[in-house]
Amino acid sequence: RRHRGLVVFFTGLSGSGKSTIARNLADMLRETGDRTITLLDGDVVRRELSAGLGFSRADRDRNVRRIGWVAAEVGRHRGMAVACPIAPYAAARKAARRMAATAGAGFVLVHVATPIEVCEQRDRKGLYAKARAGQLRGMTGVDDPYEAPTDAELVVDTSTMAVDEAVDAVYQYLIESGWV
Ligand code: GGZ
Repeated sequence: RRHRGLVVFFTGLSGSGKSTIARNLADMLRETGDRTITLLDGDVVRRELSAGLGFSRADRDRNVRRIGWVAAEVGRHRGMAVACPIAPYAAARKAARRMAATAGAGFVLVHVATPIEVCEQRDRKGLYAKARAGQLRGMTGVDDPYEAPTDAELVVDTSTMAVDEAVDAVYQYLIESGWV
């Protein structure tokens, strides 16, 4: 039978672990399934699809809508898209959900709800330190908003679970809800 397309959309703070989870989930889906997986990785998207955009609300909304649109197109053609922007604004996330629905694809929102303290402790790129020092303006969670979703299908947290457990939780959800 022909499957419906699916968009798995991760949202969470910088350093929450969403890219790692998304990448590992995409690998797992490729290994276990027979469907094509399109990973819309944050870094690649910002370099290619959203080159030139910054981090104002307008630019973040544009970025997230573009990701949502591409993901929905993948879903329209019955593929699976995995995306992992911060996506701090509820309205833009809802737009992504709506575009998937219009394309006839499923949409699973996964909130990677790792607390800011933990993200900040990791600070892989030193962005939080810069933001605290006043050298970077508009850092999500520091002096820029993150609207925590109230409509997530699933919540994971890499401060209380290992990355592999988080990946398994998402994969398990996809099995239970009949997507894989
Ligand atoms: C948040 C920022 C910022 C500001 C640069 N706020 O941890 P990273 O480095 O690799 O991931 C973050 C990435 C966020 O890009 P997104 O496209 O996911 O954001 S959005 O959905 O809001 O469009 C971070 C880096 O870019 N970064 N400046 N001010 N993150």
